[in-house]
Amino acid sequence: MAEAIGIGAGGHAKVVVEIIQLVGQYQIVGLLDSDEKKLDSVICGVRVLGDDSLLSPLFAKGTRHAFMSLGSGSLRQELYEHARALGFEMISAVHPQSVVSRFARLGNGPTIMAAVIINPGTMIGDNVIINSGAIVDHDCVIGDHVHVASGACLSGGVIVGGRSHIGAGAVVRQGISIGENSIVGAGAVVVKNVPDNVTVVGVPARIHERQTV
Ligand code: JB2
Repeated sequence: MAEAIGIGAGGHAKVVVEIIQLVGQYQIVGLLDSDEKKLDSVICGVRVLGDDSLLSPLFAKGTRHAFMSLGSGSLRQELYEHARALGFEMISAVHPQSVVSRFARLGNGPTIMAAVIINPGTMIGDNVIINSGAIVDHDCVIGDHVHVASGACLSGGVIVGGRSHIGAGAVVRQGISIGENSIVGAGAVVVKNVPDNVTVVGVPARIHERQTV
């Protein structure tokens, strides 16, 4: 079985590791974490080997697959790009109890958690997390590095720009566009388009602040 190394050993890692174990296609050789207190700790049966400086030696020794087991924002993008630049193939983690239409397209290295539904015509970018119980209906376009948090619901034809975050339990009405690098707060109901680089919250969702970029 091909070997894979995970990047990040926090809360998100537990969920991703279990998915990869359930699918059984890769042997996880370890996890990497920058917190030296985590060295040699074990997450779902997988040991923390050290920090990201081990990526190059692991690759040199023949581990050619990696996965993002770190959830949070811009660091997730940075480390994903770093691993790819080193030559790693980023593997997908698609929970066996998710429903992904055969007419949907998944990008590189997606994490699709339990009880997710992704309907036909939807396109998911690279390094995307669709978290537990989220629904992404037909014909949505989800940009690279987006996180759709647990229980969020994107109706048909919703567009989400790269690096945006859809908070837990948020609802987005059909046909809405959400810009890049924006945040939809947990539980928000989005009924109007959302520009780039803003945070929207509430019911109906309104701009709460603008991100400095
Ligand atoms: O540069 C780094 C680095 N910086 C922080 N490289 C590596 N390999 N690891 C790094 N970390 C580690 O990421 C921290 O030391 C910590 O162990 C881990 C982040 O763990 P945390 O539990 O804070 O977050 P997470 O990214 O695992 O999960 C977040 O995202 C998920 C999607 C949380 O918000 C979860 O609640 C959420 N479900």
